[in-house]
Amino acid sequence: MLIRGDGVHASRYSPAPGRTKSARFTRPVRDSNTREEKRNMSESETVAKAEVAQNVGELEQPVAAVDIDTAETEEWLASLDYVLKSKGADRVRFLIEQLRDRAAEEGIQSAQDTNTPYVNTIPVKDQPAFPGNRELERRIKSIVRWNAMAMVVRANRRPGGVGGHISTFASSATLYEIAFNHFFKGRGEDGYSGDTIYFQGHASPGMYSRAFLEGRLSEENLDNFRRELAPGGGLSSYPHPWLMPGFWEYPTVSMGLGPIMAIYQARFNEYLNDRGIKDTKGQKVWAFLGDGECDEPETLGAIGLASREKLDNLIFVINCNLQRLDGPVRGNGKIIQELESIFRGAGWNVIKVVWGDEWDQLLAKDTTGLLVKRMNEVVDGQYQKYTGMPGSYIREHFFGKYPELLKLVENYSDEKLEKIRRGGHDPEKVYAAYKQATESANGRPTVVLAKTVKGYGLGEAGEGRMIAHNQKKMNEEELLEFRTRFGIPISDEEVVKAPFYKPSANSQEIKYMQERRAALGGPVPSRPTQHPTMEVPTLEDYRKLITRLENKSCSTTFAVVQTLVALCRDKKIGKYMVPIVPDESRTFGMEGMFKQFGIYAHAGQLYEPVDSAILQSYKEAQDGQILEEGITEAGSMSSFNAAGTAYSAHGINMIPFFIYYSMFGFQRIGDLIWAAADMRAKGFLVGGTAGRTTLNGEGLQHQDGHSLLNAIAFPTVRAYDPAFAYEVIVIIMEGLKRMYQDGEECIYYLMSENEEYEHPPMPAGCEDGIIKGMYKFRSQEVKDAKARVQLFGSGAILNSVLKAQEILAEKYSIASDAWSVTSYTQLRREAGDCDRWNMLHPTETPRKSYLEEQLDGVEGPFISASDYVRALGEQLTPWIPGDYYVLGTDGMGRSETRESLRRHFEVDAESIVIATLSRLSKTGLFTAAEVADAIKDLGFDAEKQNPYFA
Ligand SMILES: Cc1ncc(C[n+]2csc(CCOP(=O)(O)OP(=O)(O)O)c2C)c(N)n1
Ligand SMILES: [Mg+2]
Repeated sequence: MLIRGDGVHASRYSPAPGRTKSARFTRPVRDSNTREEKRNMSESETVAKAEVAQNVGELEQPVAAVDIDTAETEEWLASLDYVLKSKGADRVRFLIEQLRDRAAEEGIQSAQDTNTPYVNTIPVKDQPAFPGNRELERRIKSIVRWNAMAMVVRANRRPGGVGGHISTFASSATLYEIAFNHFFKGRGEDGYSGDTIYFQGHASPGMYSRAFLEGRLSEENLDNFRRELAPGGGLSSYPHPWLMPGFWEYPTVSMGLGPIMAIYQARFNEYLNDRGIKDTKGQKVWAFLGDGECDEPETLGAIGLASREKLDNLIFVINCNLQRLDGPVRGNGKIIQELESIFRGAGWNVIKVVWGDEWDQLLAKDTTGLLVKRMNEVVDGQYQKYTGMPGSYIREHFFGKYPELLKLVENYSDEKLEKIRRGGHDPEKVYAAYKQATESANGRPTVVLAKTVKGYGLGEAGEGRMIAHNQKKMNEEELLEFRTRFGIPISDEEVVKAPFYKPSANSQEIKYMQERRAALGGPVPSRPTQHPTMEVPTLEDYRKLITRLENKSCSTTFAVVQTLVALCRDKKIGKYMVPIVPDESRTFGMEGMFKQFGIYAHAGQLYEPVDSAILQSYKEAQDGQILEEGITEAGSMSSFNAAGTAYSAHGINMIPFFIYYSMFGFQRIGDLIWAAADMRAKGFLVGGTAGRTTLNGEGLQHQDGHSLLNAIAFPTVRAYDPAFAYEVIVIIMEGLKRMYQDGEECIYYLMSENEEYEHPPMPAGCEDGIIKGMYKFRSQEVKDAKARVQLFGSGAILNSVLKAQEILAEKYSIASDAWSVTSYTQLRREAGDCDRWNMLHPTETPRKSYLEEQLDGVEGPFISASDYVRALGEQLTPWIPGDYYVLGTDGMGRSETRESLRRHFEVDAESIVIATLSRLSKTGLFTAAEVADAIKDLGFDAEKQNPYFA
């Protein structure tokens, strides 16, 4: 890599006076060995060499080609300089591409290098004038820093120390303040025109601190940071819209979720625009994240989509403080260079903000290229070491490597050397980066890689230290130092109490902040708490569909898709439906929707699809409605979250309908569903090919028998396991009404299965039961019955129950009632809520839950069977008025037929019969011998292994 053309040299186009030709045009002399030499070295020599390199904290540079003809090199470079000067950068780019292509024709491959030198991307000459008041902004930032720090320190002084982070915001204060004063767009007059901002989660103290100065939070709020149950209300640890619905919009602190959600949010904004639903052109999506966070697969996993979809409305700001929690992000390498290469390779604009302006003068003075070489060769672990070391150390170890560099700083005092800043702490550099990022309209997303110091300003207390991340307390001396460094007008006596500081409402600082925010469209973050609702179709409107599916042999998935198609065509809400699918349309029989509704593609369709002649061809369109995400459940869920919060972000009730392999939902992307609950997303999740035994053949990694168990823990998720087409339709219509007409902030989760069987007509009056969780589906009467039992079934396993009813009647003279239990979890929630109320109101008339009402006076035994783990049915145990036994599919799945799987997991009709007889034997209605005979008669192997262990 040539150490020039980095744009920071003032004398870019002509050799600077005093610069020798060979110094300018020869690649820097390498002091590491060439590959050839290395090969000849003994192993111990190599190790020793590596150790030396490591000791001085240097990056091993790739071996450079030897310049065998410096005069020729000079000619080429002089030509390039000439073209640049006379015809500009585009022409230079063109010629370089020509050269590269010509070389490739001859089979000469140059090394793919997606890195630029370790200097700022924006040259000084292109840096715009700073439009703000530097001094005032610095004072505001200092006060924001102080209060953020005080908030955490005060919280941790109280007994029961509740934690909190100081160091992250300390490193990113400039990155935020510049955005707050000059870039973040507020919601504006209509309340929905602002930027979408994903704040780095544990930088939240900084956001609270600013909101306090803006008058949006009180001192009491700040004092109750992380004390949310305190009188007067507290502040949530991190961005949680669930807990602070009028403030936060997007949860981010689970690392990696912010960035992936931001990408799909940016894409969704384009979707709204392309479909003509809302003009989102003026709205940017920002994601602030940590450099350590980039190791999460979700952070970088979808960056290709952002460039493919030309999302120039998206800006990532990565706070490269070189540290994560335990230590350096890349001690032996350079995270900024690594990320540059990754993002550049993925087609993003990359803006590096590495050095503050003090370095500009040094770089301009350096005629040898050695300073950039030195910047390139030092590794992050070493840069971290320089932080907090005296200037004399920096002089000796950084500049001291080359005598020329020592000379460069001979007039700099140690103190001055200690104070030269990194780019992320230089407001003008950050401003220049954001300006370019927000104004770029080249169809590429932009990432700003800002180099900062973790714990900046905390001095001895943690600046750049490994422990910085966990720094929560500061002693008196450290507080005094912080106060003095940032010029906070608090007396020595007061400082020790770490009081909050707010200048008067008439002060220049407060006025400036408010003026800036007013000019930019109001405060951020902010979330409205009143939301638009809309009229949705009623169940009556969909009776016809119910009738159409009556007595038809099909799967519940078919019923789901039929309903989805009807809803997409619906006059009232069709336009707002957002079908989302991760490459499983054909699995679910949705391919007919492609042509009808189109697959969203910003570019439209640039090819003639191979199957264009058929009705169900693959049709991509700019106004396509379906989000066909490809194989990414995480991406699909991020789209769900964007669509599911469009009501609060954009003021439009979009209706996401995400259908996927149920095994790859709660288990695989549970954290994104948790985020959906936090951000109050609304919509339908449909777990297709559900049921451990109903999905036959696919085996252990596909057969979901536990997503309903996971769903129990998600308070906003209402989970259902419907057996029949009409149940599916009733649940979906209810979900629509509750979420979009009544405005409830929740998610409906439906299991949908692929087994085909006949769907009966809808029994009269069962709607309420379907929604609440159970209704009696069929009674099997027997003349002179020996006993009567209650059987619960769900989903496809209701069929096992119905068959068991027949066997029980025919072979054992037992009458029974079969209940379709559509939601164990909804039943349990309501029953639990009644119990709790009754416990706390002992003198009042007790409330009775729906479950208790249904089973009032009904005698057991009660037998339940589902295609999910037993714990699902066992949730009801406290409220069942008699003996209760639950069958389920605990254990690892396997490839088999449905019949064999159901016997294996003991949820087939015969297993239900055996369980029933066994429970009846406990009451003396059957003898043990009769049960043993039945086990034999029914062909059940009593010695077969327990499926739980199989
Ligand atoms: C998924 C996940 N894993 C672990 C954590 C715990 N955690 C909180 S902050 C942090 C370090 C973050 O480092 P970085 O991303 O570099 O941010 P910085 O604080 O340095 O800006 C970790 C591991 C988390 N919040 N989320
Ligand atoms: Mg970090």
